Order: sequence, then C-alpha cells, then structure tokens
Amino acid sequence: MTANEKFWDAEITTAKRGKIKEIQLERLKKTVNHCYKSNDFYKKRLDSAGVDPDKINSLEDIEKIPFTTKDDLRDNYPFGLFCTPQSEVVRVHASSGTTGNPTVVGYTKNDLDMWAENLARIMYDAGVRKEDVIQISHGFGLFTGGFGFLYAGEKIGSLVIPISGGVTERQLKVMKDYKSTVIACTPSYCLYMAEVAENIGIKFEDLNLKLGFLGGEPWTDSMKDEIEKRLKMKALNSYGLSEVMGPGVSCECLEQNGLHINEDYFIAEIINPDTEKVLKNGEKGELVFTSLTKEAFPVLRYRTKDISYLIDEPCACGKTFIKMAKPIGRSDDMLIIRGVNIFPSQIEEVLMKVKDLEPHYLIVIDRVNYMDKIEVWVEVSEKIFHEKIMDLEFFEKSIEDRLYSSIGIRIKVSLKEPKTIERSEGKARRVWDKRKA
Ligand code: DLL
Repeated sequence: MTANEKFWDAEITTAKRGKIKEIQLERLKKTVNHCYKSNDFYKKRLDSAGVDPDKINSLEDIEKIPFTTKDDLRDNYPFGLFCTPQSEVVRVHASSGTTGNPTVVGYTKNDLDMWAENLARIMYDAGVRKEDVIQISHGFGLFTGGFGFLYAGEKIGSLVIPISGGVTERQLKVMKDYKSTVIACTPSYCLYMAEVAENIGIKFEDLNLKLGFLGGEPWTDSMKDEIEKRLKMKALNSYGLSEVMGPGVSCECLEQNGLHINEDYFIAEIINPDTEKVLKNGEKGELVFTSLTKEAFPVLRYRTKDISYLIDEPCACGKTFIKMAKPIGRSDDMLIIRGVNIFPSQIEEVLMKVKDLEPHYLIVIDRVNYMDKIEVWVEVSEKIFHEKIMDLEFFEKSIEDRLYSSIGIRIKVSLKEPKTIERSEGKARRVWDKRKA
C-alpha cells in the first residue's frame, strides 16, 4: 500500500469492480472456513443449514449462509462467539446492555490494525493529513467511537487529542488553543458545542475546524446543513457498529452523497426484514454485514437492524466502493402510530427546516384511552420566546400542518422554552416512550 496525494490506498479504493469482487470472494471463503473450524456455534449453524464452507464458489453463495443476530451474541455472552483462543484476543468492546446482556466483541492485534487501516483510509481520502489536529470527542471506554478514531489518526500521523465527550467549555478551549482542524463526535454533540460556544463567546469562524466525522446515531441532511453552518466545517457522515468493527465500516467522501463501504473488509447486503429476502441495489431494507478479515470476532451476515439502501453508481470522488444511503434509523426505533410507520429522523427532517426552531427536540409517545398519542417537544429560539414576537399557538399549528403533509398523521407540537430539552454529549435520546415506563 502506498498513499498518493489523493488516496491512502488507490490500488484498492479505485479498483475495478471485478477486482473488488475477486478479493471479496477469496476472503469470504476464508472467513466462513475460519468460523466453521474455530467456533461451535457457527459450526452448528452452518451444518444445520447444509452449508459446506469448502463449497462457497461465488459471492451469491453468501445467501445460503444463515443470518447472525444480536440475540445470538447475547445467547453466547460474553465470549462464546470468539473465533480465536482468548490468549490471542487483546481487546474487548461492548454495548451498554440496557436491554439484556451486553454484546461483547473482541479484537486480535491484527484486528486492531485492520480497524486503524479502515478508518485511516477513510479520513485520509477526505483530506486528513499528518499536519492535522484531530479532536476526538467520542467516548473512550467500552464504546468503540473514541479508540477507533485514535488509532486511525495516529496511523495517519496526525496529532490526536483524545479528549472524550463532555466538559464542553473545556472542549472548546482546547479546540481553540490547540487549533483542532478535525473533530470526531456525534452530530447531536456538535450542536450542543455550537450552543455552548455561543454562550461563552467563542466564534467558530475564528477557530480552525474544517472537517467533522460525525456518527454513532442517525441524523438528517437538514441537521448536516445546520452543523455546517454553525461550526463552519464540512460534516461527513461516519457509520459503524461494534459488532462489525466500530466506526470505519463506511463513511461519506467529500461528495457527501452516500457512505462508501470499505468493501475489501465487509460485504453489505440489504434484506427485507420480514421475509429475509435479499433486495436489489436501491431498494430500502435492513443492512446486513459479513466481515472479511476479522480474526477474533468475525460476523457472518450480521443483521444490523439499520435501515438503508445500497447505491451502486460511479462517484465523482473516484472511489469505486459501493455506497450506502445514510441510515434513517433502526427498525426497532421505528414508531408505529395509528398504523403509520415513522422514523424519528422523518420528524427531524421537517423540524429542522422550520425557521425560529432550535435543533433540540424530543418525541413523546403515550397511550391515552387505549389510543397511541404522539407529541413532539421542540425548542423555539430565544428571540421569539422572550420577545414574544409570535403567536406561539399559531406557530405550533403551522408546524403540525407541515408534519402532517410530510408524514401523513397529526403529531401534536409543543413548543418549549430555549435550553429546556436535555442535551447530549454522546448519542442523543430522541424518543421518550411513556408506554414503556
Ligand atoms: O456507534 C460506532 C460508531 C462510533 C460509529 C462513532 C460512528 C461513529 P455502536 O455503539 O455499536 O457503535 O452503535 C451502532 O449506532 O447500528 C446504528 O444504529 C447507529 N449508528 C452508528 N453510526 C450511525 C450513522 C457505534 N452514521 C449503532 N447513522 C448502529 C445512523 C448510526 N446510525
């Protein structure tokens, strides 16, 4: 691998599709064999589906392999799906496990190196260089966000600030004093930083930020516009999940119209979540990933529950890796209200386009007299709240109409005083479901 001026590894990221598929097939065969030979769970699964790992002859054969789910990970808690002896595993990460056993994932030394390579490539291709100063405001700990960016930044040779999330005034001081040029955090945290900066009189136009790798949660194009406007930087959508690796599975290039998947390390499929049938490129469904090089914790057809679609068209950036559309949310975050399926991101898309609203909202679901009720709390700007220059009731009704014409059901809007909705330093909570309380 040799980096050129534009690409970290042009030989692979701009390779012909046929070449990429060749690499994928060779690595898929290896991975299926590795799982089969080193792990009882996978052996039983493959045997019961009649899959002979030595008979994977084409990429289409992947469809014969059974899916792996989060429940499989939980049932084998903590280390049951590891495919190397524990002595080879040098790191674990885990989900928070608020709804059951956490899911634990392991990495060998090679896995950590591969992770760094994946994300370094993404960042370098978006313009990050040795001279850059990368502020990592993702959490460090069992969450994968912080460490992924740390390894990648160091691999490029940039100066990395592992500041983690929180203590926002200090974050901003560091950003100013150390002249951070790149930031990695959740999009909701960016907006919180923008608000704190305004309060303490820091202006982003006076800082050096130029690029953000933002992810860990769903966010809309309108949110991107807001972040770019307020933080005076380009905001790229970065996607990943611990089960598959962490951040670095896919990310937008500077064209910002889809997230290139690191296809020499992962095969992506989209399935219909109900029938499990594989869908065509362009059709919306659940993302499924198979890892191609992982040693300690390979995954075969892991069902992510994230809803997206694949975009197989040439990209002006020059990379030939297929793209995925930004995930609109997880199937288990989808709200079904009076028979209509809604993702919180659809509500966000509407709210963010309304002038005089702040980008802070909470969707509140309740059941009253056996009927589901949906309400959205959203903050208004300081100006219209304090100067009372608008009839707020009329304003609420006009937002309700906009939501209705875009989503198709009536959602009650409740305008809130500025700075009353909880801010997020990591993944934002967008829904409060009182039915589950
Ligand atoms: O959130 C990994 C990550 C860290 C990605 C930092 C990007 C930046 P988990 O905690 O395992 O890992 O959560 C993974 O978060 O299945 C999605 O539902 C959601 N998610 C992550 N990135 C995005 C994104 C990390 N860009 C889960 N857009 C995933 C939408 C995202 N959802």
